[in-house]
Amino acid sequence: MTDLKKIVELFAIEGEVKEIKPLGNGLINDTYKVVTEGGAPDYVLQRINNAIFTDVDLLQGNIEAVTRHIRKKLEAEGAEDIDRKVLRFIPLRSEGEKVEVLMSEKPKTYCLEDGKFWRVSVFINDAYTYETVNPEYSEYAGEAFGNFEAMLADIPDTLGETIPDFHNMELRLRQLVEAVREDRAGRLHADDKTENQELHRILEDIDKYGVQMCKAEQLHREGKLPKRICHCDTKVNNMMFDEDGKILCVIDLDTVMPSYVFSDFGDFLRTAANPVAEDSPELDKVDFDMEIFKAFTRGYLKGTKPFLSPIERENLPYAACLFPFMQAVRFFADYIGGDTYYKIKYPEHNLVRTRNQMKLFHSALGKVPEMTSFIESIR
Ligand code: GN1
Ligand code: MG
Repeated sequence: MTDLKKIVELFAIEGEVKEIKPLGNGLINDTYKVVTEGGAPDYVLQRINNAIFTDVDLLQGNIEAVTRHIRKKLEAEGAEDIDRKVLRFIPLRSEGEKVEVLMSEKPKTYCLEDGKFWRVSVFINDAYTYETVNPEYSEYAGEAFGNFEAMLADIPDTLGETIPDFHNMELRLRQLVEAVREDRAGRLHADDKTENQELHRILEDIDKYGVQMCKAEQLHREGKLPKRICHCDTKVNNMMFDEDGKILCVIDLDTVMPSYVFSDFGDFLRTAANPVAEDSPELDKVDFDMEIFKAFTRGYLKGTKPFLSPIERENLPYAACLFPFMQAVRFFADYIGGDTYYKIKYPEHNLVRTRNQMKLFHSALGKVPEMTSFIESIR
């Protein structure tokens, strides 16, 4: 067992640690709340999953650059309560076991202990995350994610891709093909014929839409679609609201990197416009919610007004379809590959997630004309 208290104390936190308990439900990192004695702030301790984020130095460098830039902007506009509007990472105490400091003399905000990477940030009090949102909150969220991208449009630092080609649909399809070729878990050739048939049906369905869903890569190659700094994990639960339902800040910054704006637009709707969770087996309830779409889009177009190009704007309905599709491909590749990436709670979990996301994809696809005319209607 890792001594979590010992790790927290490597960081320059205030106060004495009283209790450390699990927090949230991310699928990748392990997260804990660090409760301190008396008036000191509480903290969030996270173990960075370096099997997935292999370059932790680059990752934490990105996060520091992003939070520094946003903090500066908030200060310049005279915002109040800045520590609740942007995350603050705690540097290591000088006596902590330091990771090699590569280029800068700035204190590092992560450490390597017993082969694991850790970081600590200030816990934001009286802030809430939600697994579902109503149209009103979606509009705030759209504006907030749009603002987030707008604020980062002039960041002076060059950010790296923390997971190279993270949202590259062509790569995700190649990974699925590879998983199918290897069939490591033997699932495609299992004795259960009904399951085999279903898996092959899913593969055919994915195959049918593959080329169409790689439009972003195509546009990029043609020089028509830029990469911008995006959040790349805009799930509903990666946004903090205050007690009045106003957005405080965007969290979970590991995937902030250059990508197409479709990432942030599409991934939010993938979670928010689905009335049930991404792993719900109740497929009849999976349906792309146009009210959420409209509200979020209204907010997003407001937030991104300073920079969004006509090509980006007109392809937002494509983005709304792309993300459930890409997520289905990723869950399915993990299922076929033997569940090595996403945390699962039972053996079929990734298959249940795949079915759910394919259903959502088809629902969104059927609503593209309605999405397009909505976007045209707000000028
Ligand atoms: C992962 O860790 P979490 O739950 O915020 C994943 C996202 C997926 C999501 C699906 C680095 O995010 O890309 O959309 O699960 N993050 C990474 O729930 O792969
Ligand atoms: Mg998360």
